Amino acid sequence: MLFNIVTLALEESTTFAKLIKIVTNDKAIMRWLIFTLLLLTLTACRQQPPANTADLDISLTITPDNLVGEALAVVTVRNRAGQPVDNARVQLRGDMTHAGMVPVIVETSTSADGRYELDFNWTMGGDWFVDVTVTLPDDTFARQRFNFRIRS
Ligand SMILES: [Cu+2]
Repeated sequence: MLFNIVTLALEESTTFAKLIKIVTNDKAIMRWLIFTLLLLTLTACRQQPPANTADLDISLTITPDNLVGEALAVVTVRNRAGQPVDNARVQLRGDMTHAGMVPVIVETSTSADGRYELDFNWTMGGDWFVDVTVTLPDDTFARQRFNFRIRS
C-alpha cells in the first residue's frame, strides 16, 4: 500500500516535472506567461483616479483662458435636478501636459447660488488641464477635467 503511494507520488512528480519541462521549453507558452505576468503587474501599478461618488453638474469658466498671468475661475455646481449646490468644497488643480511643472492648486468653500469664485494663475503658456473636484459635506465628490491652451 505504502509502496503503491510512493510509486504514485514518484510518477506524479515526474509527470509534473515533464509538464514544467514542456512549459519552459515551449517558447510560445513562455512568452504568453511573461506577457500575462507583465500585464497583471501593469494593471496593478497604474494609478486610476477614484470614480465619482456624487452625481453633479460642474461647469468651469476661467477669465482670461488664453493668457499667462492671474485669472478668475468660476465654478458652478448643480445637482441632477438642476438645483444649485452650496456648502461644497471646490478645488482646482491646474497641470500642464508636460512633466516637471508645479501644479496650481486653489480651493474655496465660499459660494452663492452654486457659484464658487477662485483666484487662479496661468503660470506658463502651453497646454493645460484643470481638474475640478467638488466635495460635498458627506464626503462624496465629483471630479471633472477641463482643457485649456494658453498662449506662450
Ligand atoms: Cu509648463
